Amino acid sequence: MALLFLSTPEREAVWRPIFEAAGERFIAGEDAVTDPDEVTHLMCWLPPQDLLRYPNLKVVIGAGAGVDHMPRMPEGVALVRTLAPGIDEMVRDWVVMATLMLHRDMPIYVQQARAGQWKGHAVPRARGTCVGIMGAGRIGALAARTLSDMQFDVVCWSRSGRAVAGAKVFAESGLDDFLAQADILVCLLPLTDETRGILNTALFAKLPRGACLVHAGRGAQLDMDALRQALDDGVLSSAMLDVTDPEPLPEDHWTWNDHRVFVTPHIAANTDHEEGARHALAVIQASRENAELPGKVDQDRGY
Ligand code: NDP
Ligand code: OXD
Repeated sequence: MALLFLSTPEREAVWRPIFEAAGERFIAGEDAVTDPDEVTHLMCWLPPQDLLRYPNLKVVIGAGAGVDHMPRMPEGVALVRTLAPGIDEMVRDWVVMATLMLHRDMPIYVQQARAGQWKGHAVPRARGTCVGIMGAGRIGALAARTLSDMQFDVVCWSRSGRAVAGAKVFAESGLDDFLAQADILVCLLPLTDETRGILNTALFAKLPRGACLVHAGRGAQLDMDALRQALDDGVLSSAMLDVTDPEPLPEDHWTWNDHRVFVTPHIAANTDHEEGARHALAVIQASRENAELPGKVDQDRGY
């Protein structure tokens, strides 16, 4: 068994010693492959075109938590996404920051500060404000717990409606009831055929008037024109986006100069290299034991 590693030298500097200490074969770069037959695992952001070059390839490990950019794998090759507590915690932190910034009227205070204006407004409380989280998986459930501990009312929406500590959960068919409660809507959905473009005019219209949007899923889930219209119409009051379509946003994009919108450049999380390496080792170990692969993606479902 060998892992073919296709990533940066910085990541390699962390992964290689961990693999060597674990006694696992580690090959960095396709040029270093002398025997394609020994490659059983591949770690990459995007795989090379010709995966059939590796006849014994069993698993492709995607470098991120999301795998929406990945092609469908050849028959017999599993796709795994990286599971790392650091990713979940960092995105949770970003979501909490964004939620608080919008809840505590930072778009107004930043604008006032630029104008040298000292002016207070009513202070809203977390208690009685409902945060609605779309996507209640690893990250959504973690964010729900933290926001609930901060006394926000938390509701979650997911396909299965699986229970989430600290939150009331709505399954797929409960979307409208979920939206009707969400003063602050947080999107943490994976990008799939079903979720592409889901943040649109029709959806915004089902939120309480003047709701806020926090988006850290994937850019293609949000219709930017619909966002602008919803802000102009007062349907939404503000938004904070970590993901956009395209990325990077062009320099002249309207969001850069709109005080109602904060954009960060897809920095909610990055993968801690050591955690990524430990996850890859766990995947290799699970393959060896024919056990369930941690982070295995259902390629029909798309996440
Ligand atoms: P998980 O797979 O753990 O959770 C996904 C959640 O979305 C589940 O609750 C799932 O429901 C729900 N879901 C998926 N499709 C639908 C649908 N069509 N309708 C309703 N619910 C749906 O993923 P993570 O929490 O680990 O990550 C979520 C996403 O966050 C990633 O895919 C990525 O796009 C994004 N991300 C962004 C980062 C950033 O830096 N901005 C960093 C890391 C991730 P169920 O379980 O019931 O099927
Ligand atoms: C990821 C991301 O998917 O950074 O890991 O968005």
